[in-house]
Amino acid sequence: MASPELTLIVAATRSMGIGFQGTMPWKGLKREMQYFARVTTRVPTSSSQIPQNAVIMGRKTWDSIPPKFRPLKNRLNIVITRSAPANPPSSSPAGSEIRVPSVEAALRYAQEANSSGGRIFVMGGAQIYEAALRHPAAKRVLLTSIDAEFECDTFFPLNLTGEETDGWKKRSREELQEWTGEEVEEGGQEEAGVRYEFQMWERSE
Ligand code: FOL
Repeated sequence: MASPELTLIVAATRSMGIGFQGTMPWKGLKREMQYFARVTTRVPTSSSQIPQNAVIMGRKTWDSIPPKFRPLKNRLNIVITRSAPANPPSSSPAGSEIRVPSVEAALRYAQEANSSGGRIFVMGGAQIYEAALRHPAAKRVLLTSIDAEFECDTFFPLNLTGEETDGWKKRSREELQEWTGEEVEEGGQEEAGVRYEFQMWERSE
């Protein structure tokens, strides 16, 4: 089977802060959250026979999602937890998440479930982003760069600033629009008094 491509999706402050005390450091970025929901749900047209994309997350991130929104609808939810069985069921019960013990197992599961091309997203938190970034399949980061500081105790493990850093390159707004199917404003947008910009970064090696 061809190696699947992994896309990390994250919203982070200027200092790459992503969390505080088990929740997000900011409040009220509703349109940002809707962008997350649309982008992770939208299936590329060339593979519209694929029922859905997969979202991979750590157990703490799962716990941080309001119960009424979980599992995230119209997406295959894969939760990484050390307490998962070594041999996960070969299909998830309808309307529930699947639990696996590692990023490697999550990838294998997503790949089998989405064998004809559904997208695979990694949605955190820090420990899971870190493991995913060590994986060669991690090709892309969809970063929402929040132009503000909030108190954070959890950080994205890669500093994406400027145009190019650490083997990663920021793609153009047009390339982001093409890949996500979203139309995004040039120069970013503002919500609840906070400015942020949707960005796409890709490995440059
Ligand atoms: N990436 C980005 N860009 N923004 C985020 O807020 C974000 N959050 C996480 C991971 N990557 C992100 C992890 N945290 C929900 C809640 C928390 C969460 C991720 C998702 C959630 O409830 N999502 C619903 C939408 C709910 C709504 O419309 O308010 C979903 O269907 O995706």
